[in-house]
Amino acid sequence: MMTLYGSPGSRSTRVAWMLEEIGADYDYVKVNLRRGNQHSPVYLAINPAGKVPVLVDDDFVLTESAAICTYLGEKYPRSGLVPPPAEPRLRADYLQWIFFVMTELEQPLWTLWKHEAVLPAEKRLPQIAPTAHWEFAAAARILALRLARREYLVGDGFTAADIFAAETLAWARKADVPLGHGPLERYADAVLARPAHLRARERERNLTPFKQ
Ligand SMILES: N[C@@H](CCC(=O)N[C@@H](CS)C(=O)NCC(=O)O)C(=O)O
Repeated sequence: MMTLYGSPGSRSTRVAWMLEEIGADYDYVKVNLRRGNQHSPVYLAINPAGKVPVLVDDDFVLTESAAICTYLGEKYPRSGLVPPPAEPRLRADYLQWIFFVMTELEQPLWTLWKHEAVLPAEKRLPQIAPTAHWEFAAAARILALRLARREYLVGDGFTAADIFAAETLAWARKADVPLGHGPLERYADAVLARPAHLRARERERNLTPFKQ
């Protein structure tokens, strides 16, 4: 059985959502970030970066949420959640959008959050906020253009790229950062209402505690 190490409402939710879409059997271990579980020697032996998510599949350990979800899509090809190498253009489109979300859309939100609450107080720069809002708005505009006449980001169906985009938009809403475009609001509402996402959120209410 696979084990996901994560924390509710963090980037591990994407992986839980992916696992729920696939219908895979998995254990979900709660790494309590507030209590510093991620810095314990036991956890650092799993992920020296001290971050979540981590997926352990037998003796294979994988970090980075986009790599994990792409791996899962390829391990379960019948899920159709990651376009196969046999369809290089569709696959390239998938990679384009997942990289876009991670590097353009998520980054300014993460910058905002880091400088508001995550970094040590002496490293925070409150004056960075307007630039981060401006960068997010620029990326959101591109996403809205893509979604103006499409239900999903890639091809004709739902893929892991939609998990990343919708989770990031949910993150923006949580941080009171306006999405700023009707198509994005509608897309986020529709994709976040998928049963697998709701199951992942439900699952996060009752996780296996991490043993240090
Ligand atoms: N690029 C990584 C980012 C992982 C990451 O920064 N995770 C955060 C939670 S969302 C974390 O573990 N933070 C704990 C810490 O830095 O102490 C991914 O997408 O998996």
